[in-house]
Amino acid sequence: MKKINLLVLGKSNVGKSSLINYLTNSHISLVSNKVHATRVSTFHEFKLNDYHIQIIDTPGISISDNNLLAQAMKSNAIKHITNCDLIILLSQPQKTYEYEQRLLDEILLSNKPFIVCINKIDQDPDKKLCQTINKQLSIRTYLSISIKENLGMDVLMNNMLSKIENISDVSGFKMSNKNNLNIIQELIRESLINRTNKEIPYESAIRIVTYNRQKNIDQIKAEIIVTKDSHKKIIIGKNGNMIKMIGTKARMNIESLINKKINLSLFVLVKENWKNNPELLKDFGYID
Ligand SMILES: Nc1nc2c(ncn2[C@@H]2O[C@H](COP(=O)(O)OP(=O)(O)OP(=O)(O)O)[C@@H](O)[C@H]2O)c(=O)[nH]1
Ligand SMILES: [Mg+2]
Repeated sequence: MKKINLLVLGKSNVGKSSLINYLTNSHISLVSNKVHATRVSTFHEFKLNDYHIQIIDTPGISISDNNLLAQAMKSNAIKHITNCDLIILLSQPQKTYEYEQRLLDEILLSNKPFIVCINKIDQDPDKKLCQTINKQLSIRTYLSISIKENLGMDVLMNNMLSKIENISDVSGFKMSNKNNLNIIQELIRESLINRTNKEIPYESAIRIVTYNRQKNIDQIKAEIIVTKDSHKKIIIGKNGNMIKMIGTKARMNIESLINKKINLSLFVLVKENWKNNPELLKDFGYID
């Protein structure tokens, strides 16, 4: 069976992880209404006709942030262009597409087949914002979809299939052996950022400290790292209620991913300026 690497690129919050969950028909990628949800690239698999597709979810790239974390997230996404066989450049109805053009330039340089896809068309019923795409982007065609409303998804699938059928030389790139740990780390982050507000989602990181596989129930110990004592207090909550809620939701999502019971122990640590600390970024898996 032909194995194809499909890369999903795009700005934060356009729906890349939602697309991965749609295509794999599961909840394995972190989805949130907050920007910069996904932090590390994760690999997922699904079948499309006779093809085995390995799909790569990437962190949405920040335009304004300039710390080491933002740079790491950008290179984490861009580096996969050379490893993949097909690229979906995902966007949404918006006034300008300068950022997408910059990504498109990188894609065109690689000579890889690609599909430009505008998601969330349910938010642009009069197509006012989509009208400018052809003028602003150096492309002839693009697809319009809404993952949420299930619009245009068949056309996207057919388009993917016809591009895949024309791929003669597949990259053969294999997923990292840390992939499952990265997915687990992201699922804990999802539970955290969907229950916290303001700066906590952007100021926090997750580190899996230990993962002990046992016969009936795996033991996972993870740290939530924040920059301030006040954030630590919010995350722990009154009588530890908040951290219990975060842990319970994360545990349920991890158990359904690995199909096995787990014990999840969460600890909160304060580390100022972790976003600019290369050792810590490496420890969290954000840089190689
Ligand atoms: N209205 C609308 N919202 C959508 C659609 N698809 C996804 N969303 C929402 O958009 C938000 C962002 O989705 P994600 O899948 O987390 O976006 P992402 O591109 O992975 O974001 P990052 O991980 O930050 O790069 C979530 O609240 C989704 O529910 C859609 O078709 N229409
Ligand atoms: Mg994401």
